[in-house]
Amino acid sequence: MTPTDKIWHNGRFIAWDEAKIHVLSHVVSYGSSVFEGIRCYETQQGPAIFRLREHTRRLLDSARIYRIPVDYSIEQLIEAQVELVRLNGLRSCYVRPIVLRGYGGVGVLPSNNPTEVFLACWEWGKYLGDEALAEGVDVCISSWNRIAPNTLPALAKSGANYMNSQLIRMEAHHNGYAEGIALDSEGRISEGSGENVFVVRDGKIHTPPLGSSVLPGITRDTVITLAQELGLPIVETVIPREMLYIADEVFFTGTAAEVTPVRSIDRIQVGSGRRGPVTAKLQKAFFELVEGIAPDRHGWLTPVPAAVAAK
Ligand code: PPE
Repeated sequence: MTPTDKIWHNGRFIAWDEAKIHVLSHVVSYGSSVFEGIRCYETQQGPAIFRLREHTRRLLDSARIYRIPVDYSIEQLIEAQVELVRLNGLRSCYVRPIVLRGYGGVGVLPSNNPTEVFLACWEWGKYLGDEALAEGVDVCISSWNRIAPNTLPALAKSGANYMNSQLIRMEAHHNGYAEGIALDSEGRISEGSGENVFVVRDGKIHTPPLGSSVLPGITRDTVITLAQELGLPIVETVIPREMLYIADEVFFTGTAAEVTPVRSIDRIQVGSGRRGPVTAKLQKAFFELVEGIAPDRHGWLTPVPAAVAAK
């Protein structure tokens, strides 16, 4: 990762190297953080942040679920993120807002632990490898389940949830797979360690509902909307594991992963073993949208004013 000039901290911009916390901050022992991941794309009209409002809203939702007080409004955080990208002079980047419980009292019950808000950004390339978008990735079903309902809330994007994601991702990696798909506590398909999952069979697209312990992905919502606009049948429904083995197409969605085809699951080839026609259609529509080639019908692109010094 290449450092950028500035990181926003509690209302002001500080140098990259100054963005530090005390080791006894509540978050370090107890995982008490919520965060986001947002992409800024280089479009023909200049850099634009994709679905900034929805991501910022989910950040505040996550904080609310965990009773973490945040002193900044959605408008203030949106403005600060635009300014962050502008100041750092990046054409395209990944924005990472983090809200955490800081240094103060000790013990699980947060007491005198001030909320710290950081906004950082950096250049981030393709998540599952350069060839992944065209060729697809090889994945496995994880031996780890996704977090069960009423344990760690799946609708919150909390740092703690990513301990579960780490187990899924590391196991997949050590066994030679690009990613793992976790089942929920009922044994139904949930999601990847950092992506939502879509399954296509006989032209119909399926994705697990929010009750299957999934993160309410912004890219998931984008793809559902695009499918509806393209007239492709799409349903949110509980999906059994074996549906993956007989699918015509499977793909992942996520801010980092974008729309990535899956070409095999547990070494069983998916469909023809390469990107299928439905995935290709949605991928094309997705990239045309985020890159500002298609009209921004939903107001999903927030333009970043001209950079101070383009890098
Ligand atoms: N599920 C999980 C568990 C998840 O982490 C992500 C995003 C998604 C679904 C897709 O959500 P959305 O980005 O809103 O479409 N994972 C982030 C990467 C995590 C990482 O740091 O690595 C992301 O894609 O930014």
